[in-house]
Amino acid sequence: MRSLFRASVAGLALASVAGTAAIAAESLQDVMKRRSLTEKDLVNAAKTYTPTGKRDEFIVFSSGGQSGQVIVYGVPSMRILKYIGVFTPEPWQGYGFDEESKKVLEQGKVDGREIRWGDSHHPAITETNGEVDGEYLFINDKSAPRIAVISLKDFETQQIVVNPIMQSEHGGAFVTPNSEYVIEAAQYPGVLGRGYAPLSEFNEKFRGAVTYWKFDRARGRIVPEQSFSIELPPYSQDLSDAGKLASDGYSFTNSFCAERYVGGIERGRPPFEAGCSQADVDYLHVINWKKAEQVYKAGKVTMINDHPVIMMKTAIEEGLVALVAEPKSPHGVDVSPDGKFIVVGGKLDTQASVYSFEKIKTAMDAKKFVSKDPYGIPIIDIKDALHKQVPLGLGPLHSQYDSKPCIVYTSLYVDSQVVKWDYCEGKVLDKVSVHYNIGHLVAMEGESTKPKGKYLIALNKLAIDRFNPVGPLHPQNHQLIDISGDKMELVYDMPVPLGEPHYATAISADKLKPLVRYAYGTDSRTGMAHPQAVRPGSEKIVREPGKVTVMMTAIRSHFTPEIVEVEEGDQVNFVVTNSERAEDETHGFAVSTYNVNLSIEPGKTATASFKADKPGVFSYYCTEFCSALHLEMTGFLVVKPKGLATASADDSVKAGQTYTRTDFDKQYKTCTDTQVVIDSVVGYIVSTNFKDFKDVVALVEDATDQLNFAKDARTKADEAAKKQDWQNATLWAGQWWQYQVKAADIGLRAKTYLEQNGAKISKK
Ligand code: RUQ
Ligand code: CUA
Repeated sequence: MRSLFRASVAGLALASVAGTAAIAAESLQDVMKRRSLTEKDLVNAAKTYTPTGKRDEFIVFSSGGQSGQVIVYGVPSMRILKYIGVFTPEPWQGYGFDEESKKVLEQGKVDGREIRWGDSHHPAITETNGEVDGEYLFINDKSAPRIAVISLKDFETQQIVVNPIMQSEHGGAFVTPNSEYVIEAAQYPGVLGRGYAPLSEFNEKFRGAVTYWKFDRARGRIVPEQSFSIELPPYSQDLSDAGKLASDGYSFTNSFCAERYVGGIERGRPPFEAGCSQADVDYLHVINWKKAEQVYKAGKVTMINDHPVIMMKTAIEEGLVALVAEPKSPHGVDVSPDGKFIVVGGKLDTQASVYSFEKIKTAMDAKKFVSKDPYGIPIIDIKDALHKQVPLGLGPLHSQYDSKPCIVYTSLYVDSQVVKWDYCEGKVLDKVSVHYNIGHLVAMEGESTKPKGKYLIALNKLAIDRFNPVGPLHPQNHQLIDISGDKMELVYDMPVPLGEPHYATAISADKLKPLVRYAYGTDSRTGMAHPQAVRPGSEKIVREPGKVTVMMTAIRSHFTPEIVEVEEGDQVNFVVTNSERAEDETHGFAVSTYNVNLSIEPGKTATASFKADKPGVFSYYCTEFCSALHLEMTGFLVVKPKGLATASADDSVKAGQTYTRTDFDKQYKTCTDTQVVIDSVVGYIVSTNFKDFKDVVALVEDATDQLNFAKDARTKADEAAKKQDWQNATLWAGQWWQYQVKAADIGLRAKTYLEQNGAKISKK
């Protein structure tokens, strides 16, 4: 009967495609007409459309710009999956609201000053042999020279390090091929250590630098005690990249104001923009970091703010650094997958310069230099370093590599285009217009030794007319480009409504292995067991003079305890552990008017700490709609006025409804009826091959937990009934039913999953 009904519906849909009366769903042609879509639009739609339940092939980590966050989205669907709080508090994740994450943000204080935003620019994923491996993500903050470490096990920020010597930075975060170091290059020159010197002494006292932050992969932390820097001239260092394969052991850093201009428009001098674009060339800094590491380990350093710095004089003596001229106002520097070439774009140039690492190394080894800069750093003649210069268009900035050999994509800021070209032969192959003024671009694993090709995303600086207007501040525009064929095809515009993404980095989704739940009682910010995590049944309230610590659990749909009494002025710590094991069963914890919100994923322990400075009765509640009785997941924080006697423990019993034997019997019957439904669902599940479905196995485990809780509650109801305590008997029977409802909810989800995924009935 049912299948007959389906067949007739399908027949109707087919008929309408053929052009007869459209009774059922609209046909493709109808939709095209109604929405004025072309055939090409449909092809593009098909390239990005991701049917419900299907997932993306690649995951992009994009800088969140001024939001100080990271944006995570899928490719090709361009669906945003997460914003990760990094330099900025993010309440949904409890970031900056729970004590554990506050400690991470605290690490980001610069010279004692709390900074609650970041100008995040360049994310970088950990690499193994130059291939992105998906274990950790780094991102820099330009405004305050900082680097953050994000674990890709849970997509949470776990560490922020502050550069001890720089004023600002831009050339971070870039990793060496085995993530030995995270590279961070300064931007605007300053006195190293963030000290003072008059601008008249700019040439002598101001400096740039590159820092090599040691990364301890096993601990997942940057180790400041094993990190070092190299002093550089005050040239406004810019982007950087690490050498790989052929150029492993070297790093490359651009610069853009080798003129060392200091501005002064108000003093009648021309502005910075004139003074910094006067010379025809700036410098690419070539640094032998492996050798620098030896020099640092040999102790040939000067300590600035307790941080070892290889001074320029030493760097020159040891042959660690050389300069190569770059055309006017360079910007991006991108090493090819084999490490043999370095592509540099010039903002005020029309061509990209392709440097040969082999030539650079030959000149460095042979000490073949044309001159020295004012600080004595040797300069390699550009002719001795160039492979080719290729006219691309106006304002070439950044480059990303394809999986096909010799193919590179470069952003053209002024032309608002992406150009596809061959850097081996120096030929332009294709151009596509983007909207508008593209900055960075990202190809899939396009900065690694094994780029994956397929897609490219243009990170445009201006959106102008692309989206529905939302006021003078426009969303950013990320445009997806299909690069699988000879011609690039622009297929999708995605508005980014969070901040200006500078760079983004992409990884094959199957390389990421995030957690479903934490080991019970984990402090997610340290990855360690939380010392105050408790299991259900061991919850407690610990009172010390002036301080109350509540070790609490959260599970669908209640907190334990539910009534917490403290005295005005007490420091209150709620240490909440989510005792769920089920996937996606996050609980929140907010205390009304106390600026508290936690996000507690299964297994996590997080702490809300505040001074109960105002007497009153405040509700705390779960902020994630976790179950049918989510609204009931609440409790009272009773802050009694100072000096008032403690209310008697069973005071609360006087509140609310009174229950009788009739109420109990009614509730009991509901429970036994519900059990019949549950038994039938369980019967269906166990009759199938459900064990072949990992997701269902997890659901069954969760449902079994709930049924065990139900059994406990039933026992309590029975015991109270035996004593004719109809009040508690009725309430415990109600709780029994709550657990049954949860078990049924999970069971039905499992049943639907099995039906939709073709489970076989194996048993009778
Ligand atoms: S950049 S302005 Cu990466 Cu082109 Cu920061
Ligand atoms: Cu837990 Cu809502």
